Amino acid sequence: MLAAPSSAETGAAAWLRYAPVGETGSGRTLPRHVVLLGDSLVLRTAQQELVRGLDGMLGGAMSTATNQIKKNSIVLVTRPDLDKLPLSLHPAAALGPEGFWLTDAKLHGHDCLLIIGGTDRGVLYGVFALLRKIAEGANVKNLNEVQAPAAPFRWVNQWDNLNGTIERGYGGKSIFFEDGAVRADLTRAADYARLLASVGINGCSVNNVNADPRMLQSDFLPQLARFADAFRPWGVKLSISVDFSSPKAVGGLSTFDPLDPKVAEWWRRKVDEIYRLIPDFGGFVVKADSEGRSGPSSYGRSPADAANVLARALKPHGGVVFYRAFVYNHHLDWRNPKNDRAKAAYDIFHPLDGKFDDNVIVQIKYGPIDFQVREPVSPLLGGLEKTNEAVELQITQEYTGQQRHLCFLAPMWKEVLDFDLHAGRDGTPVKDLVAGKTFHRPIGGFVGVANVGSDPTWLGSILAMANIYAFGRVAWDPNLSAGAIAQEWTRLTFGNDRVVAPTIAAMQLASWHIYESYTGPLGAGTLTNILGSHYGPGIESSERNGWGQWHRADHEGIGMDRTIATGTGFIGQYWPAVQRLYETLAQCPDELLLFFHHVPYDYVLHAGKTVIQYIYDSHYDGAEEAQKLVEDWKSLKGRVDEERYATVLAQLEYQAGHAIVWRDAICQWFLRMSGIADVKGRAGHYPNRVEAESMELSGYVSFNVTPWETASAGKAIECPAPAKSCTASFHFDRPAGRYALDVEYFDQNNGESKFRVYIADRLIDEWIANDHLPTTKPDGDSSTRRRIQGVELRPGDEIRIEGIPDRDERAPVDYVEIFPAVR
Ligand code: GCV
Repeated sequence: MLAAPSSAETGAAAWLRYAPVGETGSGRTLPRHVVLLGDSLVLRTAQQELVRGLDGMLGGAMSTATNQIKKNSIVLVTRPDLDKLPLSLHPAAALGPEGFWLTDAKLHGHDCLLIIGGTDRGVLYGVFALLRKIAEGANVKNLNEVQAPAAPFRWVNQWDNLNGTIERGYGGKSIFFEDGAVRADLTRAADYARLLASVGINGCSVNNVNADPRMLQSDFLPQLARFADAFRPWGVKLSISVDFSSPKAVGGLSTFDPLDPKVAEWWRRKVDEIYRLIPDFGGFVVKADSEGRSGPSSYGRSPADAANVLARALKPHGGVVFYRAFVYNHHLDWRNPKNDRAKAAYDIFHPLDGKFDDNVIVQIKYGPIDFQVREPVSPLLGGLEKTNEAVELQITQEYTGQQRHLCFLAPMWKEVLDFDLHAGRDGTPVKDLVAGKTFHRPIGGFVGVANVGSDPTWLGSILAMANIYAFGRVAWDPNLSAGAIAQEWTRLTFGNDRVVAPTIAAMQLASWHIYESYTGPLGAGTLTNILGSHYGPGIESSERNGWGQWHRADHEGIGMDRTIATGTGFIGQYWPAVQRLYETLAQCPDELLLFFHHVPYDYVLHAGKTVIQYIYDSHYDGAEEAQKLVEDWKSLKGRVDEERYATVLAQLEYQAGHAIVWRDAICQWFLRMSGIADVKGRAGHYPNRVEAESMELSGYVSFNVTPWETASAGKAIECPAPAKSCTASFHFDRPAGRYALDVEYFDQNNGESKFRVYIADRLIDEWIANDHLPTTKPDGDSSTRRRIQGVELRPGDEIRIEGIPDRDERAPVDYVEIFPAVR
């Protein structure tokens, strides 16, 4: 029997839907009376949330009380308040300030379920944990569960600009800023804080790390206080990114030298001013001396000098500085084979170990380059023994498909967090290093770059929300498995249907590897257009420039030699046990081979095939697996509400088409570069394809696409101004039957062309190219597939495409592909 799908949903509720579940699975009848012992803003939020959740999921009249227990109840209480009761209850493990304990006890003769928090925030997290169990249909009988977060800092960073745009944001406009000011309506900011709190996130920095100095202007600060008001009920601390040149840029000083007493005094006064308005302000995030941002190097000072001047201003108020280790020279000389951007963070920060104040946390991207689909763990994470650190993960999918491609990142994050850096001894995984356990640091934690926006789905994709969920969950408990997290998220988001939950969880779990296999396998980096969108393929954009994301592919081979013996020496930044893993070809795992070694295309991998054949195979396999995601999703029709079903299906269909664009771009490019054929004969051969430039053109003209590999055979057609409409046609020359027809066209963001497809003068499909892909050109970002299913064709039929251009989008078409059967 099919489970009744819930009514149409937009995705806005994310995993906090509180859809009816019934009490059958929970193993008990839960009290409908919620008692709060003690009082605080966060405790009241916790009580309201519990009522809201139980009401939605279990129904029944809910009642609440404060400080009195008259019947069986769910009791919310902090540990200090519990200790005032005539009870002798002791949790099995320490709660710490943010931990909680779910347990049953008799209070004043009544059977009660207690949610005990170390502080009020612990109570709130306990409430969400109980609600999560109920939503998942878990047994909540005889509870006795203690949980505490792995690390004290679990923050998200937003990269929102004051004008309302979001750097690397793919979910619409900012929910925080518009037109240079804080938005009048912060309802969504408050809703966001609720989502964050539900997975234990306790801080949010609201503005871009490429920070606008105006953030610190005295007339702007009262606006910031409104964010804190929206976050406070949820125990989420407000923090902001600051421009390091602010003392000069907005403070009127002639310098921002961190060792100048006037500068230190300016920061001190500015921080005091902030805390007068926002007493629970969290602190600052700093990006300095990076990608054109000002920094201490202007005065010959170090990142420690810079971080400490801020830290000393924040210290009396309990604030912290997250100083980002993403500092590198983006004008590196690419001709010098010893230059290596990957070395920058360690080279700069390792010598400063021990020089940072104790309220500074060095925030380190998980890999040494920049959020690529596969990177080794940053050696700096194991290279700071006397400094607090946090790992920076990227929730927003900048290099991993920008939420248009499904790419669930928990499996990658788990690999990073579980990786043993052998920092002085065995058993020093990243999760312990950042939690301060390895070197006994007082603070540290996890930072996720989230970049939610005004889109109803927050990230622009319903399925991508699993990444925010997963970030919160791994930051709370890095020992959770990616599979468990995927299951949890799916059940909360789509319900407990016996087919839906495992199907979606399996899709999520497969998706990172799928994305990797059609974009950048073997550790070469995401072979994307690194100079622009970071989205579609753009293989040569990495090379011959100072950005240092080189893969060094040429006619002979591919990969960066980062060995100690012959390369850049990057491997030498790791502890010896890790050096041994990467230094030799014999040991180096295939998945990171090209990150560490330059090899010829015919080098044979541990997997038993040559590098070039692996490149071909993985791209063909990956594109097929992307298509399989579509089929998997289709198997859920009728089990998921229609609205979310249709939205997700359209995204997955798009992804499957774009995976082919990736596949073909990379295979064509490497075929030409290596001169080595695909042993399976696929690369460069498309038997079902009719190139647009070879069709009969009326008005349309052929042109060369750049980069060439992003169009089939490097060419496409466009309808040049002033033409109002153009056509391209050809005759079908295969046996009569039912076919699927793919039209590959380019959907730029500077026009909305119309397309019509006719078979023997009969209109069979029409559409408008009105997506908002990140390009104004026909290229690998805009190349899009329109699939027309079930087309009856007879030999000799004319297939005609009519393109009607709009503004600068000249209805470009790449090819038509016809398949003998519906795929
Ligand atoms: C906010 C990458 C991104 C930039 C980002 C930077 C950073 O380079 O492309 O948009 O800037 O990382 O993390 O600071």
